[in-house]
Order: sequence, then structure tokens, then C-alpha cells
Amino acid sequence: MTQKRVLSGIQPTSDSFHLGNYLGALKQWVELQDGNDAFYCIVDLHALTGEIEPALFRKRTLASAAQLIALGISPERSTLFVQSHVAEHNQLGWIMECLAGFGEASRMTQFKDKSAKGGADSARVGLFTYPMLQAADILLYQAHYVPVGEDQRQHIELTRDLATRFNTRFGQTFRLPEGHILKAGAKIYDLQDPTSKMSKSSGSVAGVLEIMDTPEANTKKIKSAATDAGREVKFDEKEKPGISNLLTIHSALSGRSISELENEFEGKGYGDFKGAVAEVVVEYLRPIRERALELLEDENHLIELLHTGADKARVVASQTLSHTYKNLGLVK
Ligand code: ATP
Ligand code: LTN
Repeated sequence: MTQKRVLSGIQPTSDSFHLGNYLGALKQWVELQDGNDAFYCIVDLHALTGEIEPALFRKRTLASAAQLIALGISPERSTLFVQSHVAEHNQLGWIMECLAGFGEASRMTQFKDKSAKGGADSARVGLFTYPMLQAADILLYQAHYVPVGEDQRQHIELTRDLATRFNTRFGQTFRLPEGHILKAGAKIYDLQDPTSKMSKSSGSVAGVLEIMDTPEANTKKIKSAATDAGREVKFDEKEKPGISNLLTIHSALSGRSISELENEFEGKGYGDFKGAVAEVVVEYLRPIRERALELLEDENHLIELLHTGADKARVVASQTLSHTYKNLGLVK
């Protein structure tokens, strides 16, 4: 088979994915379905590293599935599944934890950032071991490519290091995956604070453009986005982080180049430009939101699709796991 394996995951940590998730990662997920053997996973176990509320958590997992399908992940062409449905993830996760060094795990910036945010005492052990479970997600499927946003680069590097270490010590077992990280759109910033990334768990949603938000809410967020000194619509990430972020968003969704947009808005103010960005965003998201809401009306059907996905995923995952156990000398 000449098709390449693709694997990625996303946490069901909010009612809605945001435009950063879409432009940084999910848009690539959709594109990579063509010509590849793609596995996409809703990583509910990873989400347990934060606060959860059971009823809401269940709802969010299903809403994540609905949004993924609505934005173009086809359950027929790809394998779409929930991480906790495939127990091999935990099983290989443990092996990865036994392979990783305490020092290298301590250097993971996502862990450092997230544990610093909540205070050292509130950080869970699971937050620390999170990257090893992620490595297991990837290595189980012998993935060639892992489409993610820029913030995940370090976790992919760790995954490669762990795979190399295992292969060297115990014999060829895992393929070394490569990150598939876009240059444009790889990092979308918060509209209110354009120096930090747009994030589901940032605390405030005022600067976060959500797929499931109403058109009115998203228009309002864009119109009240923080802008920069001056009045010129120009891409300059240092001096004009707010406007540059909006230019990136417009360009990624409209398919028009940044310089084309700069020319169009030359001599016009920020107000006109924001109006145009709002229109592009709202019209792009409208059909996605509607389709997701439609899918959520039939929960049983959605769950059935996810079970079918998990059955397909398990076939591949169990093969890798038994090969791993064998190479480790675990008695069968
Ligand atoms: P959380 O705040 O709960 O960590 P998040 O909003 O950062 O969530 P994740 O579930 O961690 O989202 O990420 C899903 C995917 O979206 C990842 O591949 C990540 O790289 C990408 N991503 C997240 N935020 C952005 C962003 N602001 N710009 C570009 N890509 C992003
Ligand atoms: N850590 C990732 C989510 C994630 C993931 C994965 C991404 C978990 N497992 C496997 C790619 C491949 C995040 O925070 N975005």
C-alpha cells in the first residue's frame, strides 16, 4: 500500500472548537484525508488532566465528533474514534512512561505552561505524563504524519526520541513520525490579547472565535478585537499583532493573499477591515455550525459512527501493541 498513515488528536475540552484549532490543525486533517490512511482521535483521556464535569464532558465529546464531521472529516474515508474506546492507548502509554526520562518530560513547555497557570500544587501527575500518552497515540498507528499546530512540535520530537530509543534497545517496532505543521495559520492569536494563542482554556472567551458560536457573537468579538496603534492595515507581527492576526484569519479563510488584502484596505480604517473579516468568518462557519447541530440531534447515530471507528482503530493498535510486548519479552 502506497498510502501514508496520518494520525492526530484533539481534546474535547470545550463546547466548541475555535478558529485556531481549525486553521492550525483541523483544516489539514480534512485535506490529508485525500490519498492517505487517516486516523483521527478525540483524546478524552488527555482531557482528564484538567477539570471535568461528567455530564458536560460527555456532551463535549459528542459535540467534538459532530464538529469534526461537520467541518469535513468523513467517517467513511477516515477512521474517526474516541481514545478511551481503544484500550491499547493506555497500555502503550505505560510503556512510553517507562521509557521516558524524568528530565526530558520536565522540559515539555505545555506541561510547564499549564502547571504554572494553575499553581504547582494543582498540577496533576497526568499532566506530567500527558506527552507519553500522546506518543502512544501516534506510535500505535505507525503514523508517517501528524498534523498539528506549532505548539505541538515539541511533543512530536519527544515521540520520535522515544520511538528511536525503543527501536534501538528492543528492535525495530515503531515508525518515526513527522509533524505536519503549516506555516500560515499555525498559530492564531487571541483577539483580545494578540500575543497569546487563541485557546479553549484561556479563561475568557471574548477573544476566541468559536465554531459553534452564533454569527452575531462572532461578529461582535471581531468588531471589538484589540487593534494596534496607527490606522494602516498592514501585516507586521511585531508592531501590529492584532491586525496581523486578523489578516492571517481573513487570508486563510478567503484564500486571498495577505498583500492583496493590504492593497484592498489601503487608505481604509480598521473598522472597515474588521467588518470584512467578520463577514468572511461568519459565512465560512455558518454551514459548519448548522451541520454540527443537525448531527447532534441524533446522538445514537453519532455514537454508532464512533464505535465503528474504534473497531477499525483497534485492529491496527492491537497489532502494534502485541509486537511491542513481544519485543519487550513480556510472556504471552
Ligand atoms: P487547550 O487550551 O485546552 O489546551 P487548545 O485550544 O490549545 O486547547 P488543543 O486541543 O490543545 O487546543 O489543540 C488542538 C489542535 O489545535 C492542536 O493541533 C493545536 O496545535 C491546534 N491549536 C490550538 N490552538 C491553536 C492556535 N491558537 N493556533 C493554531 N493552532 C492551534
Ligand atoms: N496534545 C495535543 C492533543 C493530542 C494529539 C495526540 C495530537 C493528543 N494526542 C496525538 C496529535 C497526535 C494537543 O494538546 N493539541
